[in-house]
Amino acid sequence: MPSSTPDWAALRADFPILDQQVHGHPLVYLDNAATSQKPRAVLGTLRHYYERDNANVHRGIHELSNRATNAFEAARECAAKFINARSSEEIIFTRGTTEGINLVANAWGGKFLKAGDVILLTEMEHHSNIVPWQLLAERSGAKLRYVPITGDEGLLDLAKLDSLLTHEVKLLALTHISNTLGTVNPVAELCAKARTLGIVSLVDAAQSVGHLPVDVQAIGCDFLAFSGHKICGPTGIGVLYARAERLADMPPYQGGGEMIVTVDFHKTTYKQAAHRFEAGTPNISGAIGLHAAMDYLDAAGRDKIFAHDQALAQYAYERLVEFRNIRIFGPKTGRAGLVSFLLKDVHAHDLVTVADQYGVALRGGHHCNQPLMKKLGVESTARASFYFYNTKSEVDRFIEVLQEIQKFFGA
Ligand code: 7TS
Repeated sequence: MPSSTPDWAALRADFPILDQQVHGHPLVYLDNAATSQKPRAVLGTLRHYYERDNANVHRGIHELSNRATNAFEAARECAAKFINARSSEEIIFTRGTTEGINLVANAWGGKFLKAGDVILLTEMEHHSNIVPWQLLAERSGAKLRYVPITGDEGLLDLAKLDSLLTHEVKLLALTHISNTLGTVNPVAELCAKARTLGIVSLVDAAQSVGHLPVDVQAIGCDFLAFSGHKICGPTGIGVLYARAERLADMPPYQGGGEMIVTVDFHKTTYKQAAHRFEAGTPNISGAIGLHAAMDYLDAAGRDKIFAHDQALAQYAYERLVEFRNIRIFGPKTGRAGLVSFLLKDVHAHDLVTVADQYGVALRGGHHCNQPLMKKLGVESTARASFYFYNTKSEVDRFIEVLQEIQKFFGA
């Protein structure tokens, strides 16, 4: 990992999309928690793949198919190193975080969870770490339970944890970083606790893996899911890490080509993991593009990226606190690179719509966190989310635009 501070301005220049005007103003893209932008390294890799190497994987014996297969499997190796998995056989390519969690709910949960078992989630989960478990609960008779949050500061109320971790709990599934609150959860500590109680653990790393170093062995989780598009990679590709012991007795998720050894009219034998979980032609270009994205991030250094994003979010927080009639969600210190807020008497959608007229891209809504919104007693929030290509002057511009908006609405 590089030790010197990256040249952030040079990295920003790698993102052609950022250099444009929106509604007559320079684009200030602060919606990185929804999706990140893509550097030339990723765009060029995709172009090269389709111009030179495109073929289907694992089936051709011709040169292009060999090249595509080698590049696809090299991406799997890279993903394993990116999160420090013990082996690339623990890496399953998916469409994204959502599919990864659905895969675990169906293949692992469908086999191992029974009526009366409890799935322990937290109140800050994204819908993609709630709905698959509700679907499973309906089928299996398992129940959901939630670790509460402390209120607007949005920390997990860990004082309640021990009383929630009863012997019925079979799975702990939680987010590493909250996409609304910016809370960084102590996942290693919680997964260690789960493990001592024989509870399987899943970490939703959608908001973390591209922003800070993530080590599945240090975290000690059984499963970890993330999306390529949030970490400078293409859409439609993601990774599910699954500990080898878990994979060994998980049945297939989907059936089709690629995942079989032999098929007879009435009986099929399946490949070993990870291929057993990748039915059909995979997102080959997506995996290859994701490889370029992971290399790009690690050349910059995710520890440096985290420090940069945190500094921007902390600066934004300190500027926001100065507003009158503002409610800010998430921790006062130590937050990840985003901040959610509400201005009194201004609907988040109106705020975001007017900000867009100034070229500032924010997100307003429930952020796929409806249960969390209910807990906070709001319908929606406005959110600014940062990445390493954002600058302090962009935060200043965002604050300036917000001041205009507050004036405009007389709030
Ligand atoms: N988990 C978390 C914590 C997320 O923030 C998101 C997406 C997902 C899961 C789902 O990822 P996907 O790639 O499978 O869709 N979060 C957001 C967001 O905050 N705004 O848009 C998408």
